[in-house]
Amino acid sequence: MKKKIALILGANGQDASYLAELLIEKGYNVHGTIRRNSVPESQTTRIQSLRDNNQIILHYMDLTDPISVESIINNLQPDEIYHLAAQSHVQISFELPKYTLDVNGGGTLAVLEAVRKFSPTSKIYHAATSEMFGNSVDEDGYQRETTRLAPVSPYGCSKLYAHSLCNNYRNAYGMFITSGILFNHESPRRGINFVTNKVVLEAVKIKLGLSNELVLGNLNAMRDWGHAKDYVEGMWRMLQQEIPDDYVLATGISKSVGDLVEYVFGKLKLDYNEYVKSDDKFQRAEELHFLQGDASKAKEKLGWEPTYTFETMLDEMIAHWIEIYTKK
Ligand code: NAP
Ligand code: F7E
Repeated sequence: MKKKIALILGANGQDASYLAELLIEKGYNVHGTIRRNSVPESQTTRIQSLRDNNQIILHYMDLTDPISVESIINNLQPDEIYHLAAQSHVQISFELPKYTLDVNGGGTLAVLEAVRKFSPTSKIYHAATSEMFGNSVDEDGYQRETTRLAPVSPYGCSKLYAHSLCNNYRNAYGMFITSGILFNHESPRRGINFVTNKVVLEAVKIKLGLSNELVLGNLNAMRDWGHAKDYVEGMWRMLQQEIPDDYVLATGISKSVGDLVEYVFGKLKLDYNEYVKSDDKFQRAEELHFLQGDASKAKEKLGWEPTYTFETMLDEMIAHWIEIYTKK
């Protein structure tokens, strides 16, 4: 039987690396895109073993260059497109608002148009986000597919623009476009400027005598943190449905940044009060205070369940950094 072709946009990102592994395991012919980078030697570390074993074929594509988006989609005619490419850092989006909108908003438009014109039967997964909720919360304390969308960052606004376009193209042209409204998900492969991996990495260095402080911003913000490996399984399940739709993926448990710090330092038998400092440079111009997702729809329709807890996910991240720093 002919292998299905999957195209992952943004193939060297955290989620893409786990998704590529999953799709390879499922027998897909996996293609991915990267953009031009002046440091190619470290650009694809998250997918290095897949490259070494010729399990993924990489192509250059930049979302700000619609020609590159069109050519990859037209040439490949993928069965499934996982659109994960984005400027994904919320705080940086305050510093690069136009670029963030161009990449996440305009770039998504380029993907939708390329599929509409050149590969209309491709199924598209769009990486939407809980940042689109901003500070709206339903009365029962959860956010779900029907919760009002009112983003509080240029990143959130760019994703809402892209999400609205996806709904518009789905309705107007009958295209298969599904948006996953994913809450925060982490792993040892998370960028180290996101709060989970920043805390774990710095705490491990403190434990090993390689650092003596951890400087953070808002310790009161609350997030619903899951593991990226669980969430890419959900992405794949969304594209196996007959009808495109939107789904929340979340654990349903909310913890503060302070809880995160307490758990990680506690696990390493350190008193965080001795090391954690605060600096306004890590505070956001506007903060999203509280996220807690209700993934009932995904559980019911996709049979999706997270397998990691907040604690088992952090334990894996701690073990990862200890191994890196103690390896001979
Ligand atoms: P990530 O690690 O930051 O990966 C983003 C990917 O997009 C990277 O491969 C990056 O390439 C690529 N990219 C950035 N700008 C690009 C451009 N102009 N053209 C083409 N590619 C570009 O993000 P992630 O955590 O895996 O998240 C995957 C997606 O899910 C993103 O769209 C993110 O916004 C969304 N999301 C993430 C979470 C989460 O908690 N992780 C939650 C909800 C939604 P470079 O390495 O070259 O920058
Ligand atoms: O911040 C607070 C910060 O940058 C989490 C992205 O994947 O999830 C992610 O966005 C919280 C915020 O993730 C520091 O103010 C305190 O309240 O790890 P983060 P994020 O902004 O929630 C959503 C769902 C996405 O879609 C995004 O792509 O932690 N915080 N001190 C800090 N955050 C950072 N980065 N660094 C600090 O020093």
